[in-house]
Amino acid sequence: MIDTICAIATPLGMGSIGIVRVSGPLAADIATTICGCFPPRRGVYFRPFLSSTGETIDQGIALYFPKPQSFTGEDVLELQGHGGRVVIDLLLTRVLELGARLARPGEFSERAFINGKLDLLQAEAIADLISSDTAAAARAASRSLQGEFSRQVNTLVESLIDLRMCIEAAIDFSEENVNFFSDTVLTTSLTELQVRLKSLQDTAGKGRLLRDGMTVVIVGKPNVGKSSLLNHLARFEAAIVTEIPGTTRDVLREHISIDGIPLHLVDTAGLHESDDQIECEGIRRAWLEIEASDLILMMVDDQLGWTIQERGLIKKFPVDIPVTILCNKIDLSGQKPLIFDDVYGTKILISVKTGAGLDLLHEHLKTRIGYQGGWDGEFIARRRHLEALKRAAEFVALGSQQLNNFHSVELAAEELREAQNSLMEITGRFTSEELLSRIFSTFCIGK
Ligand SMILES: Nc1nc2c(ncn2[C@@H]2O[C@H](COP(=O)(O)OP(=O)(O)OP(=O)(O)O)[C@@H](O)[C@H]2O)c(=O)[nH]1
Ligand SMILES: [Mg+2]
Repeated sequence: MIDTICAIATPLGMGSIGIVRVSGPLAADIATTICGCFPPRRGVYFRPFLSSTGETIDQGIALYFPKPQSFTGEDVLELQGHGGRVVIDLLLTRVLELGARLARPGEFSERAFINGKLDLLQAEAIADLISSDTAAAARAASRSLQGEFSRQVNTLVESLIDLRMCIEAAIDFSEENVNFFSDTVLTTSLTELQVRLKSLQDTAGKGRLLRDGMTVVIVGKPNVGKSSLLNHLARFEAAIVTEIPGTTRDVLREHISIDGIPLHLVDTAGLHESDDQIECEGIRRAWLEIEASDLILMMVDDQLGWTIQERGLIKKFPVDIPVTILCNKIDLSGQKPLIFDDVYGTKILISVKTGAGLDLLHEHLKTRIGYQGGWDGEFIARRRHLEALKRAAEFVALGSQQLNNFHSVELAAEELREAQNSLMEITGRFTSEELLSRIFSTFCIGK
């Protein structure tokens, strides 16, 4: 039996309006008791809200939405009274007395999801819209809420289903020597699917940056100017800078924003061989930061050039994280500011001390974030979505290999089934209970 949940849906504190939200089978009875008579369906009803002794707790508007045309898909009641801490609490207590229980965080959205009112992407978009820090993130969350991201995921799922049907028909009729679909047709369709999946991964990647920002780690040998760069970007003396190598031993973090995109800067201890216990720990932590970053700024001293040690370091970086090489101290090496691509990544010649080339770095960071004339057309995304898209892409690639290299239609079909499940995890069409409760528990109460 489904129970009835309730919560204060407005922020706690003083405000002109405070809302108690109720969802479940008791909503109509609660409305009738508190308002003194049955409220009109989907209508606005101005009434006194009554206590158990018939006293008026407050007066306000009751809105009653019978199922299934409500946010949660259940009977929903909203009592809109005044937004004082005590008065709204009295109203909530009255609703609890009448048999409802307090909702867990995100439980209204969870019920909306279970009753098919929203998919998981849209439910997450509500939480993201509420917590958006920038106008760009709010716009993107709103587009996700309207179903833009879900539509694109669902279109890919449909294509995968079509492909699987073709492949499974080929398996069923293989003994009768009926060749319905040539390998070439299947391969072409798979390639086309991979291109679309990649494009969705790119867009979702940008959406994730809008939500979470980009983590940029500054690394390099001691004394090359890493902390000086952090201070310059953060616009204050966040880190200690000295001419002594090994000044920074801890991980330092500063949060800035570039054109509305949050950037999480991380300054680290200089990477080199050391016997100092504290420095070794700093270096170990620096490597953890490297692995968790979205972009590595590898700084070198331009007077010393690009040495064997640095070439060794860069080889140890995770292959899928982009690296930008900053050749610093050009005021001493006599070089001019410059940006160019070389085999190791983009190189930028700068001087943190004089400011030369820092405009190039700024523009480069914007490009790396994916900022090209604004963010319109994007939707918000989470790491969870990116991981699922990546898994789907890997399964499609495996399926394609099975087909092309081993002509194994059965195994290709199996990989595509896994790819489809990964995609359906994003919208919640294929999701475990445990994942659902993990997602909804991060929402706030009343949502
Ligand atoms: N001439 C010149 N000196 C610089 C420049 N950038 C930094 N320095 C100096 O280089 C020295 C080291 O700078 P830091 O920012 O502490 O270097 P770091 O890479 O953080 O060093 P560790 O924390 O020891 O790894 C300081 O004396 C800075 O003033 C630059 O562009 N030109
Ligand atoms: Mg430092």
